[in-house]
Amino acid sequence: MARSYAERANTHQSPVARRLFALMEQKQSNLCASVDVRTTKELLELLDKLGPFICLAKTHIDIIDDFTYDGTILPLLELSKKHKFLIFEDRKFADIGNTVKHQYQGGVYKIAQWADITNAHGVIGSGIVKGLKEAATETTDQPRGLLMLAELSSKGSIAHGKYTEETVEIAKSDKEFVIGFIAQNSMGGQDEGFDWIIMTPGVGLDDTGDALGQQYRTVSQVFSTGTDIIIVGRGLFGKGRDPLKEGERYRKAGWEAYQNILR
Ligand code: 5BU
Repeated sequence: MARSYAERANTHQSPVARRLFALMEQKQSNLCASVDVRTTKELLELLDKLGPFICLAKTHIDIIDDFTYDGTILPLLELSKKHKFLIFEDRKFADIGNTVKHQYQGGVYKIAQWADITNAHGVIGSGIVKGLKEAATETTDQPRGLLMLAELSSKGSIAHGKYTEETVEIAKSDKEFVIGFIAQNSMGGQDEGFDWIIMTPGVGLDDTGDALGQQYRTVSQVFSTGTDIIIVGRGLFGKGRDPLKEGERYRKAGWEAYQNILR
C-alpha cells in the first residue's frame, strides 16, 4: 500500500523532502517541469507560466547561453518563492569526491547556493555523496538533497541490473542527504527504513520518443512502476505546445494517477 505525500511530509528524514512533499500536497502536483531552453528570458517566462502547476523545476543551467548569477539565478529564486516550487539542477555529477565538491560549490554556476536538489551518478562510488554533502554543508544553511541516478530513460542505457543495485547501496550511505533516485522503477528500501523519492523522466502523453534515443512512457505507466514525481520537458512546451494548457493537463494526470495508487 502506497503512503500519501502528506504522511511522508511529516516523517521524512530530509528537510528538503519534507518541504517537497508538503508543497506537492498543497498544490496537488507531482509534476516536475524540465525547462530545457537556451536563454534566461525563455527560462523565466516558461516557469512563470508553469509555476502554478509544478512542485519542482528542473534545470540544465549550463545550456543557458546568457547565464549570469544575478540575471538568471536571482529571478529564478524569486519565481520559486512566488509560485512555491523547489529547484532541481540536473547536473549529473560523475567525478571523485574532491572534484565534485568544487563543481557543486564553485565555477560560474555555484549550484550549491541555489539548487535545493541535485543528482549524481553512482559509477564513482560513495565518495561522490561525501564530497557533495561537504560542499552543501560548507556553502549554505539551507537544506540540500541529492538524487542518485539509478536508471535512465534512454534507449540502450547500461544502467541496470548490478549497476542499479550498487547505486542503491551507495544511496544508503547517507540517509539524510540522499533523498531518492532518478529511476524508471521503485527501488525498494521501505523494509530497511528508507523513504526514497522516485523521480522519473521520459514521460510524455503524446509522443513515444525522439530521434536521439529518448523513450517516453505515459503518466499512468510510470505510476504503475512506482514513481512519485513525473519529470516532463518537451511534453509541456515543445512543438508549439501551450505550457498553460499542458501544465494543467500533466498536473491533473499525475495527481489522478497518484490517487489511484493510494486506493
Ligand atoms: P524531455 O523533453 O521530457 O524528453 O526532457 C527530459 C529531461 O530529463 C531532460 O532534461 C533530460 O536531460 C532528463 N533526463 C532524461 O530524459 N532521462 C534520464 O534518464 C535522465 C534525465 Br537521468
